Formats: sequence, C-alpha cells, structure tokens
Amino acid sequence: MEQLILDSKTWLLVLTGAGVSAESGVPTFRGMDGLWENHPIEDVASPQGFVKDPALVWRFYSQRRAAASAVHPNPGHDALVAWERHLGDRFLMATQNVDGLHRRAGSQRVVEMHGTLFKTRCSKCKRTPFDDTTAYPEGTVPTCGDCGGKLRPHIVWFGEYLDPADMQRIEDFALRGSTSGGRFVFLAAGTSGAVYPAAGIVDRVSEAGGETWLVNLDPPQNASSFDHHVTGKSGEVLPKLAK
Ligand code: BJW
Ligand code: ZN
Repeated sequence: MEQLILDSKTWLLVLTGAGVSAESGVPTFRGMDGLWENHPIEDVASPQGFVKDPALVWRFYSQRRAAASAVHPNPGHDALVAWERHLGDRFLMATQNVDGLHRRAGSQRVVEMHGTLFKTRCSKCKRTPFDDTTAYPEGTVPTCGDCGGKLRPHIVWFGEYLDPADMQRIEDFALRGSTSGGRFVFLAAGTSGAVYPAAGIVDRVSEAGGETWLVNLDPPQNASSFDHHVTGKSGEVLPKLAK
C-alpha cells in the first residue's frame, strides 16, 4: 500500500463520509439505495419533506439517533484521532457524518458540515440549537418551549445552506495549509463524492496546489480528481496508511 507521510511540514485536511462509519454498523446512504423504508432520502431530509410530514421526518431521525447511540467508533475513527494528536493544529477534519462517532472516538478539530443527530433547534425562532438525545415515540413532533413552533433536527438538509462559519473554518485551514511553505494534503474517506459542496473540496485543493488522497471501497463520482487512490475499507486502510 502507498504510504501517506505525516511529517512536521504536513498540513492535513480530512473529509469523511458515511463509509467511515459503515464498519461501526451505520448504514450508508447509497447503501440504502437512497431510500429509507421506501421513502426517497430527499423526502425525509429536506425542508419540503418536513413541512409535508414532520412526524415522518422525526421518526427517521429518532430511529437514527437510537441507532447511532448504540454503535461504537471503529479503527478508522481511531486512526484519525492518532493523526490529529501527531499533527495538532496542522490537522482539520470536515465530516459529513451526523452520527457523532468522530467526537466519541476523541477527535477534537472536527467540523460537522451537515450538522449532528444529537442537537435540535426550532424551525421558527432563533433559539440556539440544544443537545437532545431523545428518540421521540412514533407520531411525535416536539414543539419549542419559547414560541410553540415545531422543533427540527439540527441537520443540513438538501437545498439548505451549510453554516457559513463551518465553510469559513475549512477555507481558512486550506489557505493556511497551502501557503505554509510546507506540504498541504487533502484526504477523503468513505464518501461517494455526490453531494455538494463537500464533493467540490478536492478540486479547490488541487487548484491551490495541494496533494489529494482518496480512501474508498468503490470509486466515487469524483474519483478522477484525486492524485492517489487506495481502495478498501477505511477501518482497515486508515490504521496502516500513515507513517
Ligand atoms: C466505504 C465503506 C468502508 C462504504 N470504507 N468506504 C452542485 C452540483 C449539483 C448539485 C448541487 C450542487 N451544489 C448543491 C447542490 C444540491 C445538493 C446536492 O449536492 N445534490 C446532489 C445530490 C447532486 N446539495 C445541497 O443541497 C447542499 N446545500 C447547498 O448546497 O446549499 C446551497 C443551495 C441552496 C438552495 C438550492 C441549492 C443549493 C446540502 C447538502 C446536505 C446533505 N445532506 C445529507 C442528508 C442530511 C444528513 C443526514 O440526515 O444524515 O447528508 S445528504 C446525504 O449525503 C448525507 C451525507 O452526509 C451526504 C453524503 O453522503 P456520503 O457521506 O458520501 O455517503 P454515501 O452513502 O453517498 O457514500 C458512502 C461511500 O462510502 C461510498 O462511496 C462507498 O463505496 C463507501 N464505503 N463502506 C470506505 N467500510
Ligand atoms: Zn421557537
């Protein structure tokens, strides 16, 4: 296997997707054929879907909350913790995963680009998102104690903007890495490269002169954009990849 060298001049930006949690037992999106209980994922993960059937959306997220709470980080998550300990502030991870497994494994420099299953916010007022691990019983749509509006999962749904502060943090890191005089590396693992803006990061890094690595089970849609390819399961590849 090709080795990724992490030395004192390396800046590393990691992007993870559902494949990194697959070996923990969390189903991937494309693995579900983009369906949950026969509903297209866009119907349960979009603002339109929430307006149409909020109880269905809450059933989807309550189920996933419970499932994510019941599983554990795998050796792929652990390898990323070790890389962060080694690189310190020269490491940043952007994850599309909402399952919280990176933080539970011990990763600290993490941007949860698509939000988290374990926070809830009000769909109506500006109340700050709050920690919430409740798996609401079927049919429940929780309401806001402040304004009576419907509460919703703190997740970035299709057609919604990512938090600009999260995007800024990724861009700032990429700028510092690519102008550091050292070596700027981007590594994507376990993601199908189908959902933007995450899928576009690789091209931005290449344009900035960075080196790009891909660790995935199947070739993703944007595979040709990467300089280095390692095919395999992230839980098996990541622990052996760096030196
Ligand atoms: C393994 C493995 C193992 C398996 N080891 N690997 C530009 C072009 C075209 C469209 C757009 C565009 N810009 C924006 C859009 C629209 C849209 C979009 O991208 N659509 C595409 C479908 C084309 N994007 C958005 O709507 C985004 N918002 C936005 O851009 O706002 C601006 C805007 C406003 C108004 C109108 C239009 C634009 C928001 C996207 C939010 C995504 N949200 C979701 C669901 C919510 C989260 C949740 O409930 O969980 O996030 S979608 C879903 O896909 C989820 C995931 O985070 C995301 C990415 O999936 P991921 O992680 O890649 O998983 P999979 O399953 O796809 O792939 C797993 C991979 O792992 C596979 O390749 C396997 O081979 C591999 N694998 N086991 C290693 N053990
Ligand atoms: Zn409210």
